[in-house]
Amino acid sequence: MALKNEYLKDIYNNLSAKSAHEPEFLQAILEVLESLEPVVERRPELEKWGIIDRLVEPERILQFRVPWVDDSGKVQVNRGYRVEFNSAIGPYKGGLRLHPSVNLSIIKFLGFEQVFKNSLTTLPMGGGKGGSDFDPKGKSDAEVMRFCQSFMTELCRHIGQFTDVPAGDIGVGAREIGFLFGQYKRIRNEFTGVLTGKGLSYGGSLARTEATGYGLCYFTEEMLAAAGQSFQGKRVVISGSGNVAIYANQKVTQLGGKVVAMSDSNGYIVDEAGIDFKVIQEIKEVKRARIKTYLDYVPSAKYVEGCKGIWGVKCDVALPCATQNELDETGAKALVENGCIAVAEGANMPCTPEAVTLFQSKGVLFAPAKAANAGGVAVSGLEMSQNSLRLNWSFEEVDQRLHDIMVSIYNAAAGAAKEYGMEGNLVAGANIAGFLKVADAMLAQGIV
Ligand code: NDP
Ligand code: 2IT
Repeated sequence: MALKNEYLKDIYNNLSAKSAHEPEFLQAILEVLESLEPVVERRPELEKWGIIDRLVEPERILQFRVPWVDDSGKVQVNRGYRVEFNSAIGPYKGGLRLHPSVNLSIIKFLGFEQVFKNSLTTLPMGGGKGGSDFDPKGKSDAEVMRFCQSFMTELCRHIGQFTDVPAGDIGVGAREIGFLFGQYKRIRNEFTGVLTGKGLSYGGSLARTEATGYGLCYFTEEMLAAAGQSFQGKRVVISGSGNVAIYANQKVTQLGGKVVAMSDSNGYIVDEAGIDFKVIQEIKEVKRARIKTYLDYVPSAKYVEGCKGIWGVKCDVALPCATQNELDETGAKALVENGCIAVAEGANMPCTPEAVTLFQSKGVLFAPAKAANAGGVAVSGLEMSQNSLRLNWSFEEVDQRLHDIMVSIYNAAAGAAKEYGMEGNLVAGANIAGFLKVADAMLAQGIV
């Protein structure tokens, strides 16, 4: 542990004793505490008012049974979660993840990160996250619907447009949000903006589907521009082939880059001609098939079994867009050796701490998730605004606001890093800039 400040060290030691079995949560906490050292030293009132002690403790954790009946008539039981982490600057906001790996540690790390990310968007949203260990892969639409209905039957008591507004994450897209919304409306008998990522026919926002991937590219564009670079002519590797990865591919291509590799949890494809966005969209959004079927459309492409090897594909820019800790030191070394100049996190915490340290020590431009992937939740915030206004903005208007927000996040992170003597360190800058607004709101609201 590299912490020097006694107050922060005590908090971390205490938490690691209490949450020893929550490695992802502790990983996310440690990175933030390291960034906050200079802030805590400059502002003694943060310790006096127990701001960090309170910040690392979720306001509320809900865990519940999710029983449902599969197509063969058998009863299945999953575990559901919602972690309402911090509501200092707005209602809890953050996605729902459906993946067999989901546990409390993962939901707590995601909820914690969401607090800072949402603050960076400049919109009034607190932080939360939820999900279940349900695996949507291989399930019929009817099974997914029954699961979603059962999940919402419990969740609907705890959420609301002014309380907690969930959205999608891994395994939760338009289909799942539709089923969840339908069940909320049926039980509560109210049509409100209680979820974001809704379909366009029932209150969704244009550009929400594209927002995380587009936002990631807008942020990366700013980071590259500050170093006199751009996407033009760059080779780009994107891991994953879900919502974030697909629209990152589209925007990279529009900005003049070439996406040469993408993956799913089984393996990766390499297409030297540039991976066709429309083909990936068809495979993943329409057919829900594996990425290796790309070869049926583009026989000249190559498929490699196993997803980790993707970081050995030569590139200038790497965009990890699959899941936490998918890019470790070995992957980072391969990228550096191949001359990669920039890494921007589309997924949440995809790079291990060792990988981040290596990038920073080798002068690779590095954009942390809290800042770089905030475009998704930013447009969720804009969806909430449109629902409140009972108006819909055009695609161009939402996209322009998204672009402006990503530029402002870059400036806030770069500015805070400079102000606290860590120029160029966007990890520290994003953590500090996100933290300051939340801390000021907590100070103003007393000990709650
Ligand atoms: P999707 O479910 O649409 O896609 C997830 C992709 O990541 C799939 O290609 C999946 O492969 C791969 N993947 C998931 N888990 C693993 C794993 N354990 N090992 C290897 N590959 C894996 O999710 P999203 O695109 O929405 O989310 C991707 C990341 O971006 C997540 O970290 C999420 O938290 C983050 N994020 C998402 C936002 C959003 O708006 N959707 C906003 C901000 C961040 P396979 O199909 O084989 O499982
Ligand atoms: O990690 C994330 O920021 C998301 N999954 C999106 C959350 C949201 O509320 O749109």
